Amino acid sequence: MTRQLTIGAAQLGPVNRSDERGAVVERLLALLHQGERRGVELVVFPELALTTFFPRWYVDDLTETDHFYETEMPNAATQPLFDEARRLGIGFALGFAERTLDSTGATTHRYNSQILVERDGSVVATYRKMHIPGHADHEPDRPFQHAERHYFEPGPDGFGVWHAFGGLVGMAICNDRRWPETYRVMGLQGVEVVLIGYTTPIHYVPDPSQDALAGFHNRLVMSSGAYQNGTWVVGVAKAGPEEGVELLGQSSIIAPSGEVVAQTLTTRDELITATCDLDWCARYKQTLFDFDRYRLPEHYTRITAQRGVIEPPRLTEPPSDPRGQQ
Ligand code: CDV
Repeated sequence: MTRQLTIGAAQLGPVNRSDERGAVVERLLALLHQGERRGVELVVFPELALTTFFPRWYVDDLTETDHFYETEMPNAATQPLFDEARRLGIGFALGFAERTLDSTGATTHRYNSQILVERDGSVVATYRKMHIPGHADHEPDRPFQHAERHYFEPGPDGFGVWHAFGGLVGMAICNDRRWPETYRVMGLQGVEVVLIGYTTPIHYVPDPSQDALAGFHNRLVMSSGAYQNGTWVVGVAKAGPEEGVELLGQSSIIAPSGEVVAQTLTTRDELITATCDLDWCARYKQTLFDFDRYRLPEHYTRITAQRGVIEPPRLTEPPSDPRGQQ
């Protein structure tokens, strides 16, 4: 008997600024019910699923955006999702903006978070995004902001892996998926399924030459992470034209071989599913990527000892430029 887990990647189309939480939760419930009809045991929703991607606007006073954050989970708006998922025996992962409070009700932290809930309704973990992209200050020359570094601080907990859904489950959020360290830290904990919500504008303002490659890069990073760590990866987008910004879809479920086994065809609310054989991971973890046998951590110390690039010293003076010798 192999360990099979049927997973649904529940892509969302745009969520506009004026959309009430209740209306969004209705859409999540519709996707959950589709999942039930297809035998899904775990549904994965996108990053910041309950609201529009508000870091595209800059406000000086963060408190003006407090309404975009959840201060408890579940809460009145999301309780119907928690209740229905438990009634159906389906687990889920849900991205949301989180604002933590002290005993007086004052805000202590703002995180970009993703909660994982088991089939019996118990909370497995909350992951808080660590690789926060974009900028912290207002950049008025941009067509839209990506001010995540203004709205969120990096999560304090690292990349955990949890015993859940009959296997070993990890989480990451959007920009985390571009960094090999994300997957490897989870790979070193034996991860078998990585759940990733994302919101990726197709127009990359700092270098528009990357726009045409947005889908390629999305697949490249998630397939590499899957293959190099022998794990399933489930990447789920908020897609389509949200408040005038076109967001990448291409939500996908990727096998430990790096092959995409399911991918969305639209940029709307759409559920794709795959029955994932968790024992397939061992084929990679025990052969090419047998970490214990083949890794050389003594040669990887730079990865944790330094952040940016340090070029090696030059051993000889560079040859003089002949054009300079008049
Ligand atoms: N929400 C994100 O983290 N978005 C980023 C930016 C850089 C486009 C991403 O990596 O997709």
